[in-house]
This record gives sequence, C-alpha cells and structure tokens, in this order.
Amino acid sequence: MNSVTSEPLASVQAAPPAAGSLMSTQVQTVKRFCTALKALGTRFLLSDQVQKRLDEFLATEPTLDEKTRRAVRKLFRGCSEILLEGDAAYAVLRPDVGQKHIVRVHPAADTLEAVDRGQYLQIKDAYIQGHEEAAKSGLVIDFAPFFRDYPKIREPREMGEGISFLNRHLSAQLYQNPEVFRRALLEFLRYRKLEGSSILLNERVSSLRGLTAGIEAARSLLEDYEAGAPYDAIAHDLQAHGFEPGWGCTAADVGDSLTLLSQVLESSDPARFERLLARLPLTHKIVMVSPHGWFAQDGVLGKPDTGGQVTYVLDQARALERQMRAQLLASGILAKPKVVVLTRLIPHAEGTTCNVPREKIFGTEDSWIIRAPFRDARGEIINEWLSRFQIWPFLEQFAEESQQLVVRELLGRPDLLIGHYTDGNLVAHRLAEILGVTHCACVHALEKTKYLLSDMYWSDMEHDYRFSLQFTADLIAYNSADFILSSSYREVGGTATEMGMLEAYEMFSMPGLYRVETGLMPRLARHNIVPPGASEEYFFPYTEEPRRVDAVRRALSERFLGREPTGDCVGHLVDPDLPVIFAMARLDKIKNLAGLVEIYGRSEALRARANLLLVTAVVDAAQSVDQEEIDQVNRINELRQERNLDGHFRWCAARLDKVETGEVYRIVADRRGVFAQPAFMETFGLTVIEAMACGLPVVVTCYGGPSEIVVPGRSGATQDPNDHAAFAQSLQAVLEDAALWARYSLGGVERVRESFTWGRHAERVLRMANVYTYWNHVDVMNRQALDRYLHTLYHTVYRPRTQSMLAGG
Ligand code: UDP
Ligand code: LCN
Repeated sequence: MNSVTSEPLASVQAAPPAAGSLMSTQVQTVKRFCTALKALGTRFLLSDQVQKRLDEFLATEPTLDEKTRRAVRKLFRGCSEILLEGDAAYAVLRPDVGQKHIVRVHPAADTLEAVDRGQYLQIKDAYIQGHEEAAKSGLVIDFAPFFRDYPKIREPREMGEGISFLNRHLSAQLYQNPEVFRRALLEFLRYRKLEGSSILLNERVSSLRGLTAGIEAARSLLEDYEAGAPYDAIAHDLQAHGFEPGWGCTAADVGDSLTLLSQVLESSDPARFERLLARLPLTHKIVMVSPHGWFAQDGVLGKPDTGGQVTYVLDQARALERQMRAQLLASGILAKPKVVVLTRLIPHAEGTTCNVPREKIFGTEDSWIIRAPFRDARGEIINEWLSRFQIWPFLEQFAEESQQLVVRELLGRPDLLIGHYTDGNLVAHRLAEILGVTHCACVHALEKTKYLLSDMYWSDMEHDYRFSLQFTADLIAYNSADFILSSSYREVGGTATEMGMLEAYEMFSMPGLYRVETGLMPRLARHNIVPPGASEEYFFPYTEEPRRVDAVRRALSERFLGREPTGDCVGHLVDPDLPVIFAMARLDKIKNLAGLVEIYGRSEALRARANLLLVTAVVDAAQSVDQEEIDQVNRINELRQERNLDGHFRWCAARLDKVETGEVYRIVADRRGVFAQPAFMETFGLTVIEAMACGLPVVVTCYGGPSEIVVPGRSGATQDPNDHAAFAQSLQAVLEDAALWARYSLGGVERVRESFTWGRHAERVLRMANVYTYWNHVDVMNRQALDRYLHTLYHTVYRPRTQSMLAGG
C-alpha cells in the first residue's frame, strides 16, 4: 500500500487528491468518523448512508472548525461505499466524476493509505464469503491493459464527447507525424467500394505526391464548369485524375470537398478533419440488433421489456435511412440506403406481428424488420416470449442464424452494425467480428445500478435475474464495440454525488465468480452522448389544431376521461372536467407508478385540484405473466383501496398507436394538466420529450435522463420522487399557476425542438461511424489481444453458464 501523509504533499505517489491534501487534524477527524461508524455496528455503507452518518457525526463535533468540516465533507463527497474490516475502514472515494480512489483509514496510522483495487475487492469478497473463501485465487478481469494507448478524456465535463476528443487526437498526429498521417488517410480513401463500384480514389492515385497533384489538376479542371454542373458531366474527367464518385453531386460540391481534403493534408485542424470524414459516403447499409421484448410496430408498447427501446430503434432506423439517402445524394452516389432491424421471432405472438419473419418498417423506402427465432439445444424453435433476464442461452444460435438472414437480405455485408442494449450488443459483437464491420453500441439501460447490490449479492438473485450472465455480457459487448452511444450524461459520468451507470461497471466484484479490477471505462474517447428525438410527425403541440385528428381526440377523451370507465379502464370520475395528472409507463418497479398513486392519494390538495390518469399495458394481474408487472398491479390496487381513490383515479390498459399516444398528451394539455414521470431512476425517458413536444408541462424525477432533458423552471420541474410532499407540491404548482403552466408548455416545445431531434441524432451517428471506422484503420491498440481476451471470457464464463442455465442450474 502507498502511504499518504497527513500534511499536504505533492510528491506522494498515487495519492488521492483530496486525501493527499488533508492536514493532520483533518485526518484525525476522518479517523474519529470511522470509529463512530464502527460503533454503529453496520459494516457496509452505501453513498447515501455515508452522507447521512457523516452529517450525524459532524453534528456531534461542535468544536470542529469550519475548514476541517469542509475538508472532510469534500473528501467523502461522492464516496460510493465504506467497508469496515477489523479496526480499519476502507472508503471508495470519488473526488471528481469518473475518478476512483480507495483509501484505508486505520486508528493506528497517521495517514490515509491508498489501497489498490485488487486488494480492496478481496477484502470486500471476504465480507461476503469469509476470509478463507475470498483468499482462494480466482478469476480477475482487467481490461485496462488493452486500452492503455486509447485516448482518454481527463476533463469530467467532456466525458461522453468521444468524437471531438478523438478528432483532436488524430489531428495532433498530423502535427507530430505528418507523413504517417497523410499516408494513412490516402490508404483509407483508396480501394473503397460501394455496391461493387469504386468510390473516392482509384488506382491512379498511388502516392501522396500523386494525390496532391491530382487535387490540383481536378480543382483547375473544375474551374471550367458551372458551379451547378451535375456530377455526371465531370465524372469522366475526374476519373482521369484519380477521383471516383463520392465527393459531391455538383462541380461546386466536388470542388469544396477537394479543397477540404487539401486543407486537411496541409494543416492539423480537428474540425476540418471531422468535416471531411463526415462528408464521405461510407455507410449505406445498416443492421440494428434488438432481440429482447416484443419488437413490433403496433400494439406492443407497455408490455414487459417493451418500451422506449422499441420506439427508439424504429425511429432511429427511419432517421438513418433518411439521412443516408440525403448524404448519398449530396455525395453524388446513386446507391439506395437500407436498414435492417434484427429481432426475435415469437411464434405465440399474442396478436402482435412478432411471429412475422419479415416486415417493412412504416415510413421507409427499403428498411425492414427481420425476425429469427430462439431455439433450444435440440434446435427446436421456442414458441413463447421470454423475459430479458432469461434469453442468454439463446443468443449464440440467434447470432448464427441471423447472420445468414442479414447477408441474404442485404446481398452482402452491412457497413455498420448498431447493437441495442446488452443482448443486442452481444449479438452485434459476434456479427461484427464475423463480417468485419464497425460496431456501434447503444446502451439504453444498464441493469447494474437498477438493482441494489446486484454485484455483491448476485448469487442470491441469480435465479430471477441472471446477473452473472448479464454483467459478463455487458463487459464483453461494450468493451468490444468501436463506439458507444448514450442518451444522457448520467449514463456515462453520473453526477458529483452519484456514479454514472457505465461507471458502475468500472470496478466491482461478484464473489465466487470474478473480480473486475477494470471493467468499463467511462473516460475512454469511445463514449458519445447522442440523445434521441421525439418523432415530430406524432408529437406536436396541442395548439396545432389543424394537424389533430378530431375523431381520435374525441374517442380518447371519452375512453380515458369520461365519467364512467369503459373497456379496459377502471375507476369512475366524480368530476371528469378537472385537469389531469397523467403518467404512462411500463409496470416496472423502477418506474414508480405506485409511488405516484401514493403521492396523489396522500395529497388532499391534489385530489381536489385534479384527477389522476394512468395508462399502462394491463390493469388486471390475471392478464400478465411477468412477476414484476403483477406485483405492480397488485400494489396499485392496494393503494386504490387504502387511499380511497375511487372518484378521482382513472386507470386504463391500452396499447396505443403513435397517433393516439401523441393525442393523449394533447388532450391532457387541452385540460391544463401535467405529465408526471416519477421513476426511481430513468436512463433517458422518451415519454418526457414526447409530452414536452406536445406542449404538456412535465414534473419529472431528478434521477437520470429526465433531469438533463428538463431545464428546471423553464421547460418543466425536476423533483425527488422519494420526497412525496415535494413531488406533490411541484405538481400542484403547475396545476394552480396558469403563468407557470404556460411557461413550461412553451419552454418544453422549444427545448425539444432545439435539442432532441432524430435528424440531428442520425447526422451525428453517421459522422461517428466514419470517424471510428477511420480510427480502426489507424488504431495502434492491440485489437487482436483484446478479441482473444473477450473470447476467453465468453468461453470460460459466459458460455458454460448459459449451458448450466439450460440444464436447470
Ligand atoms: N409507451 C406506450 N404505452 C405504455 C408505456 C409506454 O406507448 O403503456 C411508450 C411511450 O410513448 C414511449 C415508450 O413507450 O415511446 C417508453 O419509453 P421511455 O423511454 O419513457 O421508457 P422505457 O419503457 O424505455 O423504460
Ligand atoms: C430504456 C430506458 O429505460 C429509457 O430510459 C430510454 O428512454 C429507452 O431505453 C430508450 O433509449
């Protein structure tokens, strides 16, 4: 262990910054705090408990000076856990977003000692398993060596801006080693083919000198043409100088591209370099992989495991097809874009289209959903839907079967693979390897932070959740991807006091399975925050009357807000004309719809002021096979009784299409209602941008994506859903104050238009695909070694566990 002295010391190696600058009185205070913790008898504390105990402790130290208080608070701010072992306390400190330092506090030492990850994880395992078991040597996972040379982002606020960081890094190479850089760019541009035809540069350009001369000659030739001259008119002449299609669709565009190319070759400007790469028509066929849940275009949203990801994938497919078409056209290439979404075929489809092998995606010219079944060990098709926690044994065969389907559908390889969530990315990883294609991973929602202590106590939860497989698949899938898309900063960097969702995979242990000294690294310049959009076709403001369909508006008003419940709705309304507090989500515990019912039920003021409307997939537990859904239905029913909500609460089971979904937000806005999103944690929260786009004010959870979507006070309110009184107060404020309502309504529409559009999303994804494809071309990282390591993990941990799961283990 490295020793950290009690006085400020710049020279101590690996000293955690905050701990390294502690004065001796401050160290004494830290030691007293840890002794006080020991006296409480709890051996393991998580971040919120640490803060609570620290507050209590400091309250018992009235003589402590302000400076020491501040220093001690700063030290423990963001501390993710403390483990007490014998007389010592081990604290995992997080001095800044994305940083982690472990210190040992011991009464006999006058310093805080830095502890390495391996040692700490063994001590943690001993806490769960006992010393003897924990001391046995086991599997240690460490991805750090494979990414030693990969660019890493130091500045916390830049985490998730991988592409700009990478461009700066690449451009710096031009500055440091111009010859190598230029040669790499030349090689990248040569021999490119699209649908069998050459694009960009042909064999006439064989050297840098030849490229520079070719650019000069082509630019002078272009001067003889009108700016708007079509590419066909100049194609022949350009070919003679080594240029194939792909630089532009008119003489002026080609001229601009060649000027840009020449500038990039001359000077190291990251912005120009990114602009050049973004212009290149490298992507025209994309495969997306999203196996779990009920993946279909209608009648599925709200079913178990089926929500935002389905909306996201379909909207992303449409937006990417559109963007690729525009880019191909602009670059003078005639090829047609195509997107294929690979998902699971479910023969017993419960009235959905999940049993249809091939289905066109609405609103596209040539994009398709292709479904492959899951099969058991004998190759028999599995007929029933399976929860996302049970699908692991079937993915290997699914990947094999779908690879053939993809190649047949596309008549070749795709240019880009986009995996969705962990299962989609595990499959995408295998396909990317076989097909040699750039792999983009979309995160959606990582499970680890959703379930408290899911790593430490994984074996107790294994039967229901299979975290040993889920977390191993996370490690394989996200370490293998070429770049990773997140929707919010919260996913990558977290907040000053809470770890990011990816960061939570950086160091952890699953006692008896393995210890992860370095798992996922949020600082790598592979992470990019690219938020999704809300489809403008369906989610437009309630004020845009001519676009609204009157029949749908009337039908939904009667069905959801009429005095008596009809069809799949329960709960009559004493005063159906009151404003409405509206929520719509999957019946997952984490969505906390029961919490909202409780918040509403407890507040006399809210009940007097508004009705509560919930829209979910079911309202009857007998209609569900999903345990979490059943539990939530039962809990909401208990609350209806306990809080005597009849007369105020309408609860509807509905599978809405998108036209109806947009209209529900709008009919609530017509009545000056409010949308509530009370989740305990939300990765992004598509419903929030949908409601805002429709001009419906929102009150949302402060945990996760919604707090980044909403600018508090301008486009809505954020609130802690655990603080029922405060959440109720925020809802009430919007309902009572017409000016506030109007401000949030307008502010929400503006915010979505500015920051959450699919067009911008698609443009950025395609730009990234080019930049990371280029990075793969020049990368010095030892990819082969990483692939072997991933294979080892797959074959020694993942695969055997899927087999034992199939055998009933
Ligand atoms: N949704 C729906 N009906 C429901 C629940 C959800 O149509 O009963 C839709 C909703 O409009 C949104 C998506 O499903 O498009 C939910 O996305 P979000 O990101 O809010 O949550 P997720 O379900 O992905 O956790
Ligand atoms: C999964 C979630 O939990 C949501 O927060 C996201 O909005 C959705 O996926 C789409 O990415």
